[in-house]
Amino acid sequence: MQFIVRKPWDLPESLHTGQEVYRQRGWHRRDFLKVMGLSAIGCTLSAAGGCSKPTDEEIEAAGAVKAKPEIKQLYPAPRDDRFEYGREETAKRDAAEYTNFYEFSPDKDSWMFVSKFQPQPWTIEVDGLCSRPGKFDLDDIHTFSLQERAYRHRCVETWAMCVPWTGFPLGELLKRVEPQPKAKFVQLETFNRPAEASQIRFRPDYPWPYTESLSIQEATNELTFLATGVFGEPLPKQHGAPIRLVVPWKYGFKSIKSIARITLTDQQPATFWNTLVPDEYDMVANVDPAVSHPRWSQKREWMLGTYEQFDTTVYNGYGDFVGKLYRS
Ligand SMILES: Nc1nc2c(c(=O)[nH]1)N[C@H]1C(S)=C(S)[C@@H](COP(=O)(O)O)O[C@H]1N2
Ligand SMILES: [Mo]
Repeated sequence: MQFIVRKPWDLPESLHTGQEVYRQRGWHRRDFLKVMGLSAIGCTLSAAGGCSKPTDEEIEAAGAVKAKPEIKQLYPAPRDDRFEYGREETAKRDAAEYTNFYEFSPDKDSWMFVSKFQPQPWTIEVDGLCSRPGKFDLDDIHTFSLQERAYRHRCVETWAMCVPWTGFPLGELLKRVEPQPKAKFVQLETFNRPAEASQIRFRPDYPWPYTESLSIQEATNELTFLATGVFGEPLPKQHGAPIRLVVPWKYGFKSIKSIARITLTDQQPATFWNTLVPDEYDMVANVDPAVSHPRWSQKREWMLGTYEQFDTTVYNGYGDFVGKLYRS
């Protein structure tokens, strides 16, 4: 069963993510009525708005976070020129308009639903198997040297983008807390604020907060990046303000947004998507054209904004950096 309000700027059906899978769990009458109600409101609003495509300014204003001057002056950061997309850069508005952030929306349009989200002030708690656990305040990011990296991003739904992230390696943060030798995994956790994120209220059956995990070797690989900015500015809300993970050789769901806690453990931690749909979202989730997802062949991918198509490459093209992690 599928109820999608088709906006005129929507993708063709063939490219659309089937939303039914996200609704298949716990789908009942209350959800049905809610969707019907929202569709009615959506139709009225889009009729009133003349069905126009949102402007760059509307998208920018909706996601903007007002940065303090001492933070703003860190941008843009010097580019690490080891990294190149090998493709055209995605337009900023195309990346900001089409996002996955289930705390706010299951429909890629999270920029429209982030207004209540308060990513400032913000701290990340780092705990577990480390000698110097503690709280890390986002106002102190200047103590890391920020750099810009041009990375490819690949969602398991087959859309892809090329964007420049600003940030620093996750390994740099982990070094500061001094992981103990028995730490084998890193768990990352998003905020859990139902008052600010409506889907946390509407989907009590989902395993909030959103969580992800990496092995300690993956977490400390030089590619694994904590991004605080994109396109030379602090992150807008829908991209995961004020700090999110970027693991470019893995499917996008591993790149957890708006991180509130990082825990070092000796057991493989459960994750949001793997708990919800284990046969579709595995733990390792390395980009691999040879392994199909149950609903999407992974042989090809398409770019946000241009719909240009490419063959998928193993490890999303980052095999030189990470192939060694998976050779036995
Ligand atoms: N907290 C949180 N992080 C998340 C998600 C989410 O729903 N919640 N979606 C993931 C998915 S599926 C993808 S593809 C990327 C998308 O990043 P972008 O929306 O900034 O392009 O974020 C990932 N991080
Ligand atoms: Mo994704």
